[in-house]
Amino acid sequence: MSITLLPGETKQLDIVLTPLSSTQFWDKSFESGSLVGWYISRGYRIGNNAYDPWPLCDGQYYLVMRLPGNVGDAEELSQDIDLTNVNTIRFQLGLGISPSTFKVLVDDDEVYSLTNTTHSWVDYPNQEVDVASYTGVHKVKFWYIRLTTEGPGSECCFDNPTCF
Ligand SMILES: [Ca+2]
Repeated sequence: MSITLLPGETKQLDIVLTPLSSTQFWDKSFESGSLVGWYISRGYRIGNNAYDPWPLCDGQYYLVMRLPGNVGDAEELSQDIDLTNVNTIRFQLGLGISPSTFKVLVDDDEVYSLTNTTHSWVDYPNQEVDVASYTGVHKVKFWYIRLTTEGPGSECCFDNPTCF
């Protein structure tokens, strides 16, 4: 927009700033190292593939969520996404080393759930969630839930949620 003022003339502008409605997750590969654009409910760390290699890492960094405590402890990672014309959300996931569940919700609808019942680390490449029935902006939530008090804390590695 361009406005030309004559000498001595003034104009008042009202500017409305509207957040971009994204059809992709902001900082989806966590390469900023700071969770720009994300909401997260608990502590986290950014894994560095150079020092703490994770085979499913996209780029150099990935998100690590850790739950040290009680059964049912949960962490939420979320972002508002315009799901119009999005059919699938694909992401990289690793779960361990105590039993835990990873869920994806669109608003309050559970659209994906995966549980590692073992006390071993398991990688789950290219996980896909069908979101074709949604249009408009929705809160997409990634939930990580601890299922035991046994053993060390439950930990989850997550990277590159991408809309197709
Ligand atoms: Ca990454």
